[in-house]
Amino acid sequence: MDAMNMVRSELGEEAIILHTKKVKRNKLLSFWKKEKVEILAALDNNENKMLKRDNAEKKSSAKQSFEFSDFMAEEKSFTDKPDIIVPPKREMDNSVKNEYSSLKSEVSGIKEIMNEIKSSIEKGMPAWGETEQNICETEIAQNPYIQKLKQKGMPEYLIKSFIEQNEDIIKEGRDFQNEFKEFVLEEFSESEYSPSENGNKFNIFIGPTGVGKTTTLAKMASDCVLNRGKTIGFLTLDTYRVAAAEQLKVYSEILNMPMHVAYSPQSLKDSIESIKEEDIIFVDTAGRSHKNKMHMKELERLLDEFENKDVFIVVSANVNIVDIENIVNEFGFTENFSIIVTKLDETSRPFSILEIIHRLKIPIAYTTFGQSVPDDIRRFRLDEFIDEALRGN
Ligand SMILES: Nc1nc2c(ncn2[C@@H]2O[C@H](COP(=O)(O)OP(=O)(O)OP(=O)(O)O)[C@@H](O)[C@H]2O)c(=O)[nH]1
Ligand SMILES: [Mg+2]
Repeated sequence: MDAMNMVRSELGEEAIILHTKKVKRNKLLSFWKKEKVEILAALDNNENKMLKRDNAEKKSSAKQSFEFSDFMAEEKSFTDKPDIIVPPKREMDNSVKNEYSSLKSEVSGIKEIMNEIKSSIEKGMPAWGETEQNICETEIAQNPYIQKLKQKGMPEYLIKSFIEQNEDIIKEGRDFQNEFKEFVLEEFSESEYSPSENGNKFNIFIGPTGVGKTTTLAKMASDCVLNRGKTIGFLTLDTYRVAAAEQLKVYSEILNMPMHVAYSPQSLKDSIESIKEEDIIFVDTAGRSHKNKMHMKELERLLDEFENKDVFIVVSANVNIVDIENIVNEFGFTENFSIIVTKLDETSRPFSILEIIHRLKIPIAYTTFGQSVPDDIRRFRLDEFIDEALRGN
């Protein structure tokens, strides 16, 4: 059979030869064997795709007899166009129909809104939903003092209502620090932290890793001993981090006050028993990720062992408010907790912590502003905080 016949018998009458080539053999072998020819053939018509495929299958069964079909099988991907599979038409079922029509109405709703925006822009009117210019972007908000409040992280809603209430003073260009202070104090009038009447026995510090729990605890414990003449005990539940207990031990030795490490729920009971005579017990815990549900549960169980407790959730000022909100929500499984904000010295936006009070409706008990024990801690008082935050650039 000549080559063309072989191609036709393989691919049918429509087949055409695209390319032929003599195959070079190893010289020694070529001496013994016949000359070999590679032929590249194809069908030039789309309708015959199935035929082509069938033939490709046939080819494999005819592999032994026709050497050129091997070549075609290898070259198929170059010569074939991609097979297009058209699914058979089906009726849409009801759920698809519903989804389709709700999508359709959603799209037409979006179209309407877009048209509204387009026409209001063309008419030079405020866009849809925007009845007036945001006051924080008006000329009055360019006042350097307002700009300073913004830079220091003052929440926009507070700036807005301050401007609305004090437009005249701001326009006059007066220094309105006092008016601003009054305004904030009024906004947050019920935000002061009030410690329990006679003070609770246990002060427990919980929070994420590395926020300053142990350092803050040491600052507060030192104040109790050095300035208020109290006896204290340290108790750490942090057996998780290497050297965690040693860190607390240093403070217990400096202050000459007892310290216990609780390695298990049972030893926790024993530890509590052995320091119950002290006026106040400072309880340190291991820093935990608030996203780890198992650790949160474990901590909750441990805290249940304590009665008469003040719990402090320690958060760092250099973390954004959304994360702080998540942290407080996850750690806030306990009743009667308050917040300590650490590392105020590391943020350029101190006013953003007002968001904690505003969004979470939880008082801030203390702030810390440096690594130095016992000095760098202060009870949070809003008026002092405002003065401090406004100082400097
Ligand atoms: N700049 C600054 N650093 C602080 C402050 N408070 C604590 N630190 C530092 O933060 C680091 C971590 O403090 P720790 O007290 O060990 O933090 P922790 O929350 O107990 O850490 P873990 O127990 O590992 O979760 C230390 O280097 C502290 O000196 C603060 O107010 N300002
Ligand atoms: Mg610690």
